[in-house]
Amino acid sequence: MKFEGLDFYDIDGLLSEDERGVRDTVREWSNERVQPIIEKHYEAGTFPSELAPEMGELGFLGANLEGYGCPGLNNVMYGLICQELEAGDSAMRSFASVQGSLVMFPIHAYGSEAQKEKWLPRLASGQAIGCFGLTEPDHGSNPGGMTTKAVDKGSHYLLNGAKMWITNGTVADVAVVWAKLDGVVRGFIVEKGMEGFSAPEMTGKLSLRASVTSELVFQDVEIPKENILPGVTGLKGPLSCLNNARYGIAWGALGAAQACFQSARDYSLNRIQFDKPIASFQLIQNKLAWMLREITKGQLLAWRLAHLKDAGTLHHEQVSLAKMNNVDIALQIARVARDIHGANGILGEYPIMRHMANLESVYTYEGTHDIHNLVIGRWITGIAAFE
Ligand code: TGC
Ligand code: FAD
Repeated sequence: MKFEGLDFYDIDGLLSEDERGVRDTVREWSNERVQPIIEKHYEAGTFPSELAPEMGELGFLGANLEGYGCPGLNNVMYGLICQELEAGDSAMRSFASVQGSLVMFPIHAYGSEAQKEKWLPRLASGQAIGCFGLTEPDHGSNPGGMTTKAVDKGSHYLLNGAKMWITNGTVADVAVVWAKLDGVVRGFIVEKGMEGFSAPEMTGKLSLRASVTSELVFQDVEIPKENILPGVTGLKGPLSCLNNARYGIAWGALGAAQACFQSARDYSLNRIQFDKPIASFQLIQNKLAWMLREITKGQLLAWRLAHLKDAGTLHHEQVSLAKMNNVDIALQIARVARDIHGANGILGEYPIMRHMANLESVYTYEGTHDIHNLVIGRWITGIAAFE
């Protein structure tokens, strides 16, 4: 399916010419390079790794970061990149989110000059791949409880523990890993090939099948002293990275939602039942109108969020609201689109089931739907209801 997008409220009119240009570039690239192959990769459970350098060359990686070979785009552009990538498949947006917001951002914001020079140009170009290790088998929503631990041995740190559900882990050249040093969360740059470090791929996923997901295992890994991120201590380090990635997801989910809407609209106009296109039935039109309404509201949320982020006034609860809302409506839209496609909706020939299954992961990662509810609940009441 060639993705066209939906623009009921003339969101285009809110975009600058440059922003529209970035959106059009990603859309064209995704329609040409991702759409024709993604279903095959989804079925095989493989990531189209040949596309990583292309994404780098076109400026999709670390798009909103400046210097060190990064594109230095504004946050509307970064959001639009996420939207267009996820219209292809959540795996493509996931790849860009992890690389840009979860690996390049912490090195850019908290790394030493040497760390930035060593890693950012390679990551921006897609020549190197990164992953972000926060979640552990027993600590998902509550990363503060992590047990992965670093001990200062004088000449180096000794890292022990395990991470789970790590996007890109097996294929990564570098991992930004969060571990406790003297009880305080710190970020460490762990490099592929370090003795005692392995990243086995997790198999059996029925969602995000075109994305690589892995465990990270650390057994007495000697981390050079210069590989600690010097610029941040405590849980706010990883959580600040998540803000950036959650922001991208708020836009990305709209891409998946629009792709499902487009497929449902086209299908309903062509599918004849009772001698008429099913699009002529009021119940089908009600469903299409509801999809359009929710997408339009989500687009306005995302656009406003971008401007708050560019102005530097954004607070993380606003990101939680947009991530939670836009993923929620995208998942519901995918389910309604599947209904409109009838039995055909379960086939890989249409993008619906793939988006729907992917969005189940997106609903859970980067803070589950309910964790974001609780974040907003805490903002409203001043009372944390996590425990
Ligand atoms: P809490 O006491 O709230 O906060 C600890 C410190 O962090 C600060 N903070 C934040 N800073 C920046 N951004 C945020 N979003 C922040 N949220 C909190 C906070 O001000 C405090 O700072 P300070 O200076 O006082 O120390 O911490 P808590 O332990 O009570 O946890 C709160 C909670 C539950 C909201 C947090 O742990 C959370 O967000 N949990 C969800 C975990 C999560 O989202 N994991 C995602 C893993 S990565 C991933 O899923 C990648 S998928 C990628 C892909 O493929 O696309
Ligand atoms: P749990 O925390 O066990 O939650 C289970 C259920 O309990 C959820 O419904 C949750 O909302 C609910 N719950 C938990 N706590 C509370 C509470 N206090 N109050 C009410 N309800 C609560 N992590 C990384 O670090 N890096 C990655 O690259 C990464 N990529 C991922 C890729 C995929 C495909 C997936 C599926 C996950 C990925 N994750 C990654 C992990 C992801 O961030 C976690 O799955 C997520 O944070 C939730 O943790 P959990 O799965 O352990 O669920």
